[in-house]
Amino acid sequence: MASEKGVMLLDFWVSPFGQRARIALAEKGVQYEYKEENLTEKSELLLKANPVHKKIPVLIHDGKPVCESLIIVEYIDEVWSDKAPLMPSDPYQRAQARFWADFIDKKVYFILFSLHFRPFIMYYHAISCRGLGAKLLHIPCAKK
Ligand SMILES: N[C@@H](CCC(=O)N[C@@H](CS)C(=O)NCC(=O)O)C(=O)O
Repeated sequence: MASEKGVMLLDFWVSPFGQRARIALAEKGVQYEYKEENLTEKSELLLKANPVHKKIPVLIHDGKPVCESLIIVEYIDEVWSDKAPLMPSDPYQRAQARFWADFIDKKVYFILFSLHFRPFIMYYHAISCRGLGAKLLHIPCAKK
């Protein structure tokens, strides 16, 4: 059994990327400390743990940060490999799983953001002109 010592997740409750990490940890039954981030005022810990993208989720395991939700899910699967495998054992099926995860990242999430989360994004824009909302407002809205 892999060590669960010092497992922390930097996250934001509504994030679909954070949900990936939370689901993987739940499937494996890993106990962890959840730390909610304020994305308009990111913590020093987040900026230090993910200096390249400065985004959640970040899994910190024994002091070592792992960034990017799909990489986090694969890391969790490899470290806690003794139960609930998250990926198929067949290499071709693993390639298919990675293809669809990548498709969801590139095609699905941002369409959902633009269609359904626009009021939420505008709220963010209202409270932080240089933060998440400002960036996401550039995503074009579907014409009705
Ligand atoms: N590709 C990243 C995307 C993560 C992401 O976009 N996180 C958003 C919240 S849902 C974030 O931290 N945004 C803060 C920012 O853009 O400043 C992943 O899969 O982890």
